[in-house]
Amino acid sequence: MTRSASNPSASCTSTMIISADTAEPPSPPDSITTSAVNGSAPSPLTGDQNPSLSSASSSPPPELHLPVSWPQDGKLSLDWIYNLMACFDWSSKNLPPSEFPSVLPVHVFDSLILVASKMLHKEPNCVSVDPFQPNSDTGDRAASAVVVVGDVHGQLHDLLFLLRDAGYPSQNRLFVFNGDYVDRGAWGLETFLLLLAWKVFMPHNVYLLRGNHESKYCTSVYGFEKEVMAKYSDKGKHVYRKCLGCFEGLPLASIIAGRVYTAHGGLFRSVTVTPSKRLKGKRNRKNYSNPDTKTLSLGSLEELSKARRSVLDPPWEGSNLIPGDVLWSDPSKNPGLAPNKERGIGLLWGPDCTEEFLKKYQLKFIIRSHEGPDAREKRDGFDGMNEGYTIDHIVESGKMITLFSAPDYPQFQATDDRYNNKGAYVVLEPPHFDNPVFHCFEAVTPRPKVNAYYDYEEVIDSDEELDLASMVTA
Ligand SMILES: [Mn+2]
Repeated sequence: MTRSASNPSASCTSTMIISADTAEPPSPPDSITTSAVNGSAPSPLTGDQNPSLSSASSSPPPELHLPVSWPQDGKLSLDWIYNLMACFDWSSKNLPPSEFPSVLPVHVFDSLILVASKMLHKEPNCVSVDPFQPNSDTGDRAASAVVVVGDVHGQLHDLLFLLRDAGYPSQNRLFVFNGDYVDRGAWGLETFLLLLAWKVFMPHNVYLLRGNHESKYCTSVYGFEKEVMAKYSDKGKHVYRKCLGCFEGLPLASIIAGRVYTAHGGLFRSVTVTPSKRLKGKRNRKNYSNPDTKTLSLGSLEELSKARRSVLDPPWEGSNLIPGDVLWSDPSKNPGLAPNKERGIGLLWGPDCTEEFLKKYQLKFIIRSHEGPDAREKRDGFDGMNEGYTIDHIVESGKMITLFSAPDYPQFQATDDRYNNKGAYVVLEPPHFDNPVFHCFEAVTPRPKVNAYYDYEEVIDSDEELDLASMVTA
């Protein structure tokens, strides 16, 4: 398989890149037509792809099974997933959003989200990703590679490219997605459902962690709620509610091969209440949710495992502070822990905290996401997100990395002056999983022309200055 000119992975410059031959993806299976999933290939209707135009002339290519139906035995197959990917790709280019139920009828959505939600709710807060598990079919004990993916934000075509470029999930290739599947981009629903389908098909090979956007607050501000309403109209409320229920079940973090901690935001505070604090009584409870710097200390994996994650939004207090931190925190160049004032939620943690955490748990890396080019533009002392990743802390025990997988982000912007950032994903190779290989990629062009589902001229670019007052606290 030759790389297309639009695939710049090989030009990604990084001292941690290994030779190009290991980056070569396997050819897609014959059963999938490359043009149907290749976002850069011409779609059946080239030229004017404005889905607001009549779709009467756009009949799907004969190899697509439309509408998607749920398998009679309830078991998803690889062919089923390939068809789902091809159908979503085709409909995103050829149908107006309101015709989405003709692609994925609501009862098929119901079946998928039910199975996936049950599966996800059962997973612990911090999942253990074990690439040494013997292959259940062959008994083969060869370890698998693990691909880590950062923010996707509804950029379906870039995700489809990433999956083809990295190679689809398989017994030899595990995936950990670091959250923020929805919002801002116009295909959050397709993106999330596609990842759920992979999860259901390969539960021990695909892990979906929660991002801060998998919440009621963010999805009501940054587009996902409106997107779902536009796609499912009178069934929209039902579909949105089911999605929120599924978000609640997403695990918060992972530890890969005992070497790499991943979470959307990052590290988190200890919520152990010291006796002196308890004595202060109710009058000081405010300090709990808005603590001064002196009372903050780094949380343990044991505390993370005990946190109650099935809360959609703040109030982040008591043990709920941990999910808030894991999903919203950012690294700092200054030592220690501090409240994250820019975001209004979560923490800032310094290189000393990275070292403490890595050393305590004998880890080599923290891989977190959460900061795109817009957020990085405002952060003094940090590299920009032009390449899709940055190495933010280099400490004695290892490194802390930010990984962002949405190229040419955000999809909708008020000015023509775009960031033109690449997206990146990381491959961790056996046997040691401690030499991450970065693969950078550019956005698939052209993106189908669609309208945004949020007021991108009014809503601030990055998730700063969180409007806590407007959050649903029930
Ligand atoms: Mn985020």
